[in-house]
Amino acid sequence: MDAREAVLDKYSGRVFKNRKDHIVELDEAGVPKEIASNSRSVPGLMINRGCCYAGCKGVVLGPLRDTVVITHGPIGCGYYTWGTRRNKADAPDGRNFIQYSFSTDMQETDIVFGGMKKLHQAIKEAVEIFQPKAVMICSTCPIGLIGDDINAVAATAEKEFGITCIAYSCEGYKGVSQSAGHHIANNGLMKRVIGSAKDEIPKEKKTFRLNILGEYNIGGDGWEQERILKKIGYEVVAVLTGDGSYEALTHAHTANLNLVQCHRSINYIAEMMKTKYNIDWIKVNFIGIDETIRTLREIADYFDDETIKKRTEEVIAEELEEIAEEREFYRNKLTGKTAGIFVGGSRSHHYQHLLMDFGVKTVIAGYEFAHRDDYEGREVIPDIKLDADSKNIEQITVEPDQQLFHVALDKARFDELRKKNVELEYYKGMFKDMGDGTITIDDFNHYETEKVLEIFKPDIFYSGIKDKYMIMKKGVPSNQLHSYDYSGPYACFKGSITFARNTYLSISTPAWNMMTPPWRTKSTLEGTLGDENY
Ligand code: CFM
Ligand code: HCA
Repeated sequence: MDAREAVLDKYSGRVFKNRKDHIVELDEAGVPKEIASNSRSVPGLMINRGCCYAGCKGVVLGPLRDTVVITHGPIGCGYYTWGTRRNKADAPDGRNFIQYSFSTDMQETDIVFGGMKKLHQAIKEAVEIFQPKAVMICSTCPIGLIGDDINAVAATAEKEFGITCIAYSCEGYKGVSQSAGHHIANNGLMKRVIGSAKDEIPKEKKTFRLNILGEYNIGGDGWEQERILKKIGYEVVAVLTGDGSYEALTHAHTANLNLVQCHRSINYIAEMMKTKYNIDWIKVNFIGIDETIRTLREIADYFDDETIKKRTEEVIAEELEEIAEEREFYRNKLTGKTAGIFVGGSRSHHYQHLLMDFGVKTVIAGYEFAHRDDYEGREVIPDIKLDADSKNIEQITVEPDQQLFHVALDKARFDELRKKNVELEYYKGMFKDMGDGTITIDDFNHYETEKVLEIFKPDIFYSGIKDKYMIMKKGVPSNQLHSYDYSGPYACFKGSITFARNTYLSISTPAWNMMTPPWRTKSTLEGTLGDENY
């Protein structure tokens, strides 16, 4: 029985039929296989996925610091998305609302009689107290069920208070995971926010203006990327959306290039900005030392400017120099270890590179809610059949904006960059970087996690809060790759050392030598019973 068959072995016929297509064992390193994904989970299985609301409010909109994002629903949903993701923000102008949790706190009577008045009142209070740049409303499950018209409330509030007010129908049940929420949030930002300042596209040739898309500043990752990019000489126009601002997003159309860090959560905006403003996007990865170097060189290559290219090499050399000693230390300690990674929709790929920098091989990987293109590469997009759940999510189309259209990159240059494997308007997916015999599981569950731990016995397993302690109770070190536990940043050069240190500490803690309780190996009861000594 191979590893895949062993994971599926105990399932009933019906569950087996569903799960078998979500588990893939690669026969040949780097050769993708088709995997079932972005479909409904099997009821009863202990999965790690979140909901549509979590993807819209928690992931994409929540990190905007100058915007009040109101959760329209019972308090639990707002509470769940309050700070646990560790997306950091710091506003020089004091307009940083991310430490607050704004909610209409719907009660039973509101569910019976409707919550629109309460929502209007909440917007009024938020505007009066905080004077945000914009207000966004995110619906939770009961709101969709009782039919509150959040768009009407937003439109009224917008007129009454003279502030942008955008409603998102991202009820938790819409779609099969967070992924639906990303899409809904992307649509709303594209329709109402991005480019709305309508400022002219800078004419000078020598501007190196970037947006970073799909970077949420978890543990300060985005700040580390900005530090490096600015040191080289780039201007970061907007970050979507880590430590991001509504204000910056309105100018995002003036950037020359979009860097896409998390493909899954933001590829819709990257594509729409290409159509509407002709801004190219490239898939980047600031997680991992070699990957950061590759990314920086590719951005420089895109702009093809000698000063930027020279500065890129100088910054790479400086940063490498600073981490050289620790890099060597942790590489010696970690080489030969193996890892498993199960996270949402991007990091399971990105972190394989960072682990490789320190000689750690990833033998098991998986995503909670990625789509086939995140596994197999964007070339499979035309083959993906949309099911009823996906069709339920609004697909918007945008038209080229003649006034704000950027000058196109020369076609020959585009082809040249693609030939050099620069992922321009492309993402290759995770499989192409995975070894033979590795297992990939889509929408993994706790049972399958236990099985792969038994089969592969990895030295460390990276996942989230829902399974961290279950994994540790099986005797396997487990670090969180969503929140980074209490640590970070993990991005770029210095971040890689912080990650390596945490990995080393987790693997080498003496606690793992005490996994076998003493009573298993020797008697702990001593005393006399009658005349006998025991
Ligand atoms: Fe993108 Fe993310 Fe992720 Fe994601 Fe997430 Fe996250 Fe994640 Mo948690 S946007 S897909 S919906 S990289 S919150 S910052 S860690 S599951 S792998
Ligand atoms: C979410 C957010 C989450 C959850 C993390 C976890 C995050 O999906 O709603 O399960 O540990 O990164 O905070 O992905």
